[in-house]
Parts: sequence; C-alpha cells; structure tokens
Amino acid sequence: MVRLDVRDVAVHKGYLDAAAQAGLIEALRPVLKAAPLFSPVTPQGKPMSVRMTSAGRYGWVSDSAGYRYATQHPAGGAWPAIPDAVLRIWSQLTGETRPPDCCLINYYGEGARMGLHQDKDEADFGYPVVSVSLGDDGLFRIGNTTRGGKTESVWLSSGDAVVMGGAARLIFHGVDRIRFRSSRLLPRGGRLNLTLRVVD
Ligand SMILES: O=C(O)CCC(=O)C(=O)O
Ligand SMILES: [Mn+2]
Repeated sequence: MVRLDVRDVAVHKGYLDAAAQAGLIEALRPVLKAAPLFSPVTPQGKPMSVRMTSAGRYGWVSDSAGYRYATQHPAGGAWPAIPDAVLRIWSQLTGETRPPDCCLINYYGEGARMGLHQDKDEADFGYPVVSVSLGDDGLFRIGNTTRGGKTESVWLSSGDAVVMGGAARLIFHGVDRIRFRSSRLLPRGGRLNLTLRVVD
C-alpha cells in the first residue's frame, strides 16, 4: 500500500487486496439487487453517463428537480443498509466514530465519465469524503477548491481508496475516462466507485 498526496487529497494505492475487493463485490450484490442502478439526468435534463444507486439512510439522486439527497430510491423504497465491510473502510481511513449516512455507488460502463465538480450537498464539510475504486481503472482528475486553474490526474485502480478531507474537502474532482476491461473483477467489465459521506 502506497499513500500519495495530490493537492491534499490522500490517495491510498492498493488499499484493498484482491480478497478484500472480491469480498466487497459479494457484499454489494444484495445491495444492487435491492436498489438497482438507475440512470440519472442532470437538473438541465442531460443524461449522466454513469449509472448509480445508494445504500444508507440517504441516497444521492439527480433529476429535473436538482441534485439532492433522498430517503428513497427513485423507484420507491428505502435504501438498503451500508455493508459492514464498507463501514470498516470508513472508520479505518477517517478515524471518525460517526458512520457515513450515504454510500453512493457509481457504475461506469464503457465510455462513462464524470465532469469536474465539488461534493457540496452535505450539511457539514467537517467530515471527509471517502471513495473506493473497484474494477476497471479510472482517470481521476483533481483541481482546486475554486473552479478553474491547473489540474492533476491520477489513475485509480481496483482497490485504491481516496480521502478528501480538511483543505481538500471541497476540491473539484472528476473522472475523465475509464480503461474498459482493464480489470477482471467485474465479469462484464466497468468501474464501480463507492463514495461515503456524512449527509446531515
Ligand atoms: O468515481 C469516482 O471516483 C468519483 C465519484 C464522485 O466524485 C462522486 O460521485 O461524487
Ligand atoms: Mn464527487
């Protein structure tokens, strides 16, 4: 495991070994069954290329009414609980006693990406954001705490974990592209990203 800091963002390369990654996929299977991936649209009505769902007290959703946290899946019903294995990653990496309220699950198929943005729909930016990469490699771009300026990119591979906290909590970030089929963790390819956040 190697930790590199890119602009106050802590990138833990190789945080999860192969067995831990496979265990997480098993733990996520019933979550994805209970709360299937859906295709969000931006508030401007543009389809997002990632598909997503959530676990926890809140899920993150986007539609014509805006970006927000919701207590129900768009198709109805509460979100499933965040798996224990995921909660352990949060407490190990952050040392926080409060668990996250939301585990956003993003799925990037071939060609999917996510534009530069800040995570700012939460009430308290004192808590960090933790993100875990599984499956295909993704090119993660890190900018500044205000829009614009130079950016730096790092490839995130399966098992890598990222912590955006402190000075980096509101840093702009995004995923430019994935290397489809670069990993064999997911039988049909693609990249799963888990983003853990305290919401309210
Ligand atoms: O997929 C990633 O690595 C980042 C996801 C993200 O930034 C988000 O969902 O807010
Ligand atoms: Mn984000």
